[in-house]
Amino acid sequence: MSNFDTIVARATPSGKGAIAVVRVSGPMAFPMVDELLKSKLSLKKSHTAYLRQFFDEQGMIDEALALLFRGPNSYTGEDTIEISVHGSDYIVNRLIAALLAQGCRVADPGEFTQRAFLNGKLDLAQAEAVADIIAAEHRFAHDQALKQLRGGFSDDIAALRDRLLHFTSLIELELDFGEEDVEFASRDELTNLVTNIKVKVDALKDSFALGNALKQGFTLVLAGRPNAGKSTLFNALLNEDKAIVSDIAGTTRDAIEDRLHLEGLSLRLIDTAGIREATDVIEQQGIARTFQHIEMSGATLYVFDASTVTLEMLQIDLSELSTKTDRIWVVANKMDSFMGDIGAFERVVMSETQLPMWQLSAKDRLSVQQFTKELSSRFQRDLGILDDQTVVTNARHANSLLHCSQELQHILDGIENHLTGDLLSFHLRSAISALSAITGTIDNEEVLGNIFSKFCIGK
Ligand SMILES: Nc1nc2c(ncn2[C@@H]2O[C@H](COP(=O)(O)OP(=O)(O)O)[C@@H](O)[C@H]2O)c(=O)[nH]1
Ligand SMILES: [Mg+2]
Repeated sequence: MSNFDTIVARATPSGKGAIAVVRVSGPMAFPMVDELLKSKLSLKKSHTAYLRQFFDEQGMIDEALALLFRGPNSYTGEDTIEISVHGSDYIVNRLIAALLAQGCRVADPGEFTQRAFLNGKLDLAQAEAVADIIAAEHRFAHDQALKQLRGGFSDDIAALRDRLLHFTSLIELELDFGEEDVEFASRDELTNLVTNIKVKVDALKDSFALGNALKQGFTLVLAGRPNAGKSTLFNALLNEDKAIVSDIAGTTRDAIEDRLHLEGLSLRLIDTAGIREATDVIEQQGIARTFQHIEMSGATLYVFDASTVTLEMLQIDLSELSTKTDRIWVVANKMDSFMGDIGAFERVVMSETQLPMWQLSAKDRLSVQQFTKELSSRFQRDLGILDDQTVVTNARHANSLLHCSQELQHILDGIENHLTGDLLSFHLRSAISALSAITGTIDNEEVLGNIFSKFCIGK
């Protein structure tokens, strides 16, 4: 049991509701709540709900349901009671005041989860996932947070760390033998291992660019020449008439945006002014802003009017765009009025973007529906969102992974330059502690523990 004080906080948002939950946790949680009741709850069976009347000096506060969790089998690891009262701010405030009068303290933000971490109920990455899962607004963010909360990410990290620990133990064993010049840890094996682990660490580290973008909301920008049908497609994707559609070129002068919900993902979809030689100052500004959006986008959806654009125009646009962004997805629009050879366009798009282009008619609902599905699967494929893949969504983790990767590189360079065992071990330990920082595990004792558990040298 911890020797913390006892904390109280409202666990549900403020305002009127069917119920509101007040959470009390700490060594004095049971006796303090008992003081507000006419009976002793603290003697009762754990993990059970009790309907009770709660009193303060002025009289009855509410009749409410108290959920009892005896530590260590609780979220925080401490004795905890969750009291579900009628959802009124007045009742909640009066109940909390009564508990404060008993000597409780108002919990700091995240303090229940912090205690769960300090009491070993969650590791750091899991504790961080608690905030993420609450914040998640679409399936991707939710899936990643859930995986992290359930320890999947921590397990991945632990597996990498354990393999490094094993080698550190061997190298440090060599150091113990000092002048005897033994080599327990094969340098070839170490090179293989570290190379292998570095690939995994780098993949995780690199996934942050995507993880962060998706967590913050991935931006998909519609770009192309005036009259290509961008605004028509924008409206069709969102299923509403938000952008003005007109056959007067240059109608959309400022960018407009809305949320687009694809299967499992929520994106910012931005409709922009067309890219071309501007005819007036306002349009010029619109075009400049279009390029800013493209530069900051997760992906740019380049739309062209297949019935009027020439192969040369397409090529010019794509090569200009590719100086602004890495991810260009091309849509050939107005296929309903296209007559020529679409294969020639496909070849240009393939050679410029290395991706197939879509053909559609933004005016046709079925065509757009089909496109939405394909867009969704291109996201999954191109961005590497595979169901079982871990994507790092937390900047602190990405930073630790970067640090770890650098240390691993030092080891690889070190082996090549015949670095001494103690220096290799230094970098190994740094790499391990970078990984450990993610889950909040202390590594030094582990290195020792690992040595003692695996080798009985009797020294
Ligand atoms: N035939 C045909 N016309 C379209 C299609 N999509 C858009 N248009 C027309 O093309 C014109 C320009 O469309 P708009 O969405 O304003 O283009 P933007 O300038 O790229 O935003 C409008 O008259 C639209 O009705 C399509 O798939 N087929
Ligand atoms: Mg427009």
